[in-house]
Amino acid sequence: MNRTASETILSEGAATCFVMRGVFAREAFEAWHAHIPWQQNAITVYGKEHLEPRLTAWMGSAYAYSSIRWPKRPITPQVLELRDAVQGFCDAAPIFNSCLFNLYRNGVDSMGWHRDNEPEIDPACIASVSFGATRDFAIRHRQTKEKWMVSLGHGDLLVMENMQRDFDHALPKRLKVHKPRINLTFRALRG
Ligand SMILES: O=C(O)CCC(=O)C(=O)O
Repeated sequence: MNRTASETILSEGAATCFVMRGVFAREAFEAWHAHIPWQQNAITVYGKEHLEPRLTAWMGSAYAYSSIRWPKRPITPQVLELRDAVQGFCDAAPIFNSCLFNLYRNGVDSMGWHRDNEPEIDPACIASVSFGATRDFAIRHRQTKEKWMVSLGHGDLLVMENMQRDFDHALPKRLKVHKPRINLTFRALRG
């Protein structure tokens, strides 16, 4: 793969994170917004139920994280087409057979620190595409607490390789952002 146009965010041992700017900028935010069957899930934290501060959807194998259980759902041809293009930028990656969709309605919506380290996820590579408003994406080393911040704009591709053991990531609130953002996170689920 030609990474000349990629921006390395971090590279520590086998863990690498890079961004390719605007590679999917021709895609229309509105078309993706309309295509995805959004829902707002409730999650249980310390025994108390909260609505997630974003909308989500899922396509692919059955998947569970926190208190959320996604049943197996077919991947639409539109998502498969985007997946194939993403796969072309991730040469060593396993085949992405699943996609988690996140819709941040404005800068109040967010995602807290977490890892995508469920046993069924292949940690070698997770790749995500962003559409709509620009938002900061934060990465933090779990031991040293060193932090990286990268701004993700419309059409940007973010690739995380071997990051899920030692690094957490998050999408912090940004109260000055009033427009929505969609993120499609492609994953390879085993089994
Ligand atoms: O919206 C983003 O860029 C972050 C998404 C994310 O962290 C996830 O789906 O696990």
